[in-house]
Amino acid sequence: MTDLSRPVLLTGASGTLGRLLASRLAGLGWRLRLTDRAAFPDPVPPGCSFHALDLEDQAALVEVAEGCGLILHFGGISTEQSFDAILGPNVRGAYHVYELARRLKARVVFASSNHAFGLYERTVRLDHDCLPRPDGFYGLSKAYGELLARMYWEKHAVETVAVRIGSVLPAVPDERIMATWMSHDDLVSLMQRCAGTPEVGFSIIWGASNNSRSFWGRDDRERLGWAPRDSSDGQAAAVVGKVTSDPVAERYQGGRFVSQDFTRPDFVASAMFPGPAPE
Ligand code: 15L
Repeated sequence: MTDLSRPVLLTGASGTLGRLLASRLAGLGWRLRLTDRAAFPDPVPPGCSFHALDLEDQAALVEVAEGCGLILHFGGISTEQSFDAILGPNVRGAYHVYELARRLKARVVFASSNHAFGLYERTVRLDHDCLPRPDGFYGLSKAYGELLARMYWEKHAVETVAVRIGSVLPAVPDERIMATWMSHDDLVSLMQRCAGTPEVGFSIIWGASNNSRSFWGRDDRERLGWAPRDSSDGQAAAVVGKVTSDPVAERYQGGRFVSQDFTRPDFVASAMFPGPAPE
C-alpha cells in the first residue's frame, strides 16, 4: 500500500486528465505535487503545489519529487506526432520517471494507452497478455513505457500499475467510444485502488468502464480489487451512426490514430478490407 502521508507526484498535471485528477484527488485529501511544462490553468487545489518542469530535465524532476511515495505519470505527448516530437517527452521522460521511482522507492501508475494496441481489428477481443500492435509513434512510446515499467519491476522492484487508457470523457461522442469509454469516476476509483492495494507488482489494467461493446477482456483488476461502476451501454442510442467516413479508422481499434500517415497501398484492394475488392 502506498503511504498517502507522503506526497504524490502527478506529471502532466496541466493536461485534460491531469487537471481532472488534480481536482478530484485533492478533493479526497491527497497532497499532490503537480508538474507540467505548461502552466497549470486552474487554481492550485488546497494542499497541493505546482512546479513547471520539463520531463527531459531529470535534475528538476528529482528536486520536485523529493519525498514522494507514488508517481502518477500522465505526462508526455498524448497525440500522434512525429518520432522526434515523441522521443524526448515520452521516451527519455519515462526513463527519468522510472529512475526517480527507483531512487525514491516509489510506486508508479503509468498512463499507457489503447494506442499501443491500436492496430488490432475491432472484431478482436484482447486480453492483457496480447502483443502490442502500436498504431503510430505515440502508441509505440506507450508500448515502450510498459516494457520499461516491467524491466524496473523485475530488476529493481519498482512497482507499476500500467493503465491502458481508452477514452476518458464526460460522455460517449461516437460509436467507437462505446467500446473505449471510461468515466471520470471510474478513473478516479482506479487511482484510489492503485494507491491503496498492498502489493501491485507489475499490473496491467484496461482503462475502460464496464462497456458491453468493449474491445478488451482479462487484466489484473482482481488483484487491485477494482471494478468499474459505469458503462457506455446506456448511451448507445445517442451515438447510433456516428462513425467516420474513413475505412482505415473504422476497421481498427485505434480509430483515427491509425489512419494518420497510413500508407499501405494494398489496403483497399486486398482481403484486409471486408467485402469484394473494388474494380
Ligand atoms: C489516447 O491515448 C489519447 O491521448 C486521447 O486523446 C484519445 O484519443 C484516446 O486515446 C482515444 O483513443 O480515444
